[in-house]
Amino acid sequence: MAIKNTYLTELMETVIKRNPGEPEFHQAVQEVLESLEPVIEKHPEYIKAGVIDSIVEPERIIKFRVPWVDDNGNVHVNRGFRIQFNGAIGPYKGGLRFHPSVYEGIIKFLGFEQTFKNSLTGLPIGGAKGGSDFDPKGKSDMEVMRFCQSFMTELSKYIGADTDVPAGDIGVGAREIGYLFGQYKRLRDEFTGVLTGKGLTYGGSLARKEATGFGLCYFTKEMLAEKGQSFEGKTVVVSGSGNVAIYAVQKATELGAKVVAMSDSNGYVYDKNGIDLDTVKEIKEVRRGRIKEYVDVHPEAEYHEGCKGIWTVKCDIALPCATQNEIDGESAQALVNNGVYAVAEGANMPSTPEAIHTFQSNGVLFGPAKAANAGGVATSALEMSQNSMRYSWTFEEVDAKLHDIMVNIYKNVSSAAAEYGMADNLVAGANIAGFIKVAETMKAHGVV
Ligand code: NDP
Ligand code: 2IT
Repeated sequence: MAIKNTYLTELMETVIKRNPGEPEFHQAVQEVLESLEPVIEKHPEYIKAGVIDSIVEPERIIKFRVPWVDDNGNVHVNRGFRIQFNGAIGPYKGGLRFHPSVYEGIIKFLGFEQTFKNSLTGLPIGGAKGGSDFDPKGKSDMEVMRFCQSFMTELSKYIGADTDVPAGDIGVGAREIGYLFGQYKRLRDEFTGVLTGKGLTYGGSLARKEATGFGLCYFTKEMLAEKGQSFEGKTVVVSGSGNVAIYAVQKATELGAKVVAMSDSNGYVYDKNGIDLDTVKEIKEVRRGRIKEYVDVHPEAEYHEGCKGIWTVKCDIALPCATQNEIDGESAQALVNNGVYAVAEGANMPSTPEAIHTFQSNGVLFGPAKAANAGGVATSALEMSQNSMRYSWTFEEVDAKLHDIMVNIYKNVSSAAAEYGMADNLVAGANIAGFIKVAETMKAHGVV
């Protein structure tokens, strides 16, 4: 879909010119600007107030050197980033990604998306993202610790419980958050909720680990219910086998579905009897192993090299939970040919524009990342609330709040789509609903 409005077309050209060589960022902005066409026709005051010009420009980009020493005494130098994208509605909030593919454009697209996602949660959090091109794979715990300490030594200058609160993302889980928190506390001599996804013994929230995957299923459940459908008896494919994927599989299974495939960056497993999640947890959470080891425990399952093949597995519901652009037009067509009914995104921007078009033009229910995976950051905001109160809620209390938040997100996204004449287009609904709260706030704050 092309942008027709002249102002938006020119803005898109400016974004491409100002951010050369960052296709993921261009892709994320293009999608949002397309969705905003009917909004600015109704609200030209947003253009006048400079809101749309500002919303595509990060407030601050922090880029730094991260030197560290490996177990053999060799010095390595990585790059660290924190992009504080938009702080209109609350302290900057968003994860840290450690993956060799990280560069400024990846962090920028993620920070941009986070701004809208965080707005959709209904909680007071601005948008940010950070990370490094460091690859935790194959590193010892001590190497990861030294890297995290070096990373935090620089990052600590820019974050704080009321300023910017990072969390996990790809390659950053409980272990990394622990090392990062320990170094922050040591440098600043303060015990505050400066990070979320913390361990339960030092201020973490119950249900944060499960939140993104559970929230994805709560959102999908709502999207299905609108059409009189449910997870009950459905065949589901979940890509990835990290934090989001594991808890999406757990909740989809609890809701009556059979998950038959999971993957990692090397390949995917297909288990016609339904994935045994205890085995996956043991491989991934305990041993940090590879998904192919699943067939050592379950020889009746199949392992296939290459991660794209997972989209050729026949399913009713697909939940991409690995990484950006993992479903291209061809994979989307394969899913459609196999009769997929619903797709909801656990990862950030896992579907290319061609894939989204293929789903929507074939009547597949499509839940976009900003809305569908917002449960993780929403629960991070609940962790911040608990830290501020120096109190903690039970698992059931947090899970119930998460459930309500996901139901509300679905309702708000769906009604925004309908209000702007695009009923059932949840991509447009999410972009519009996420935008309006931030835009109204930016207008209220003046030119700042
Ligand atoms: P993890 O690091 O726990 O797991 C990532 C999973 O995705 C692994 O199975 C990994 O395989 C696979 N993967 C990563 N990169 C690639 C790649 N380039 N190609 C194929 N597979 C890949 O991360 P999370 O589960 O936390 O994150 C998954 C997605 O969900 C990301 O898009 C993230 O931004 C998004 N997300 C995460 C949230 C959270 O709270 N953690 C919240 C909202 C969204 P391998 O082990 O082989 O690398
Ligand atoms: O993409 C995301 O929303 C996350 N990685 C979670 C961010 C957070 O602050 O919990």
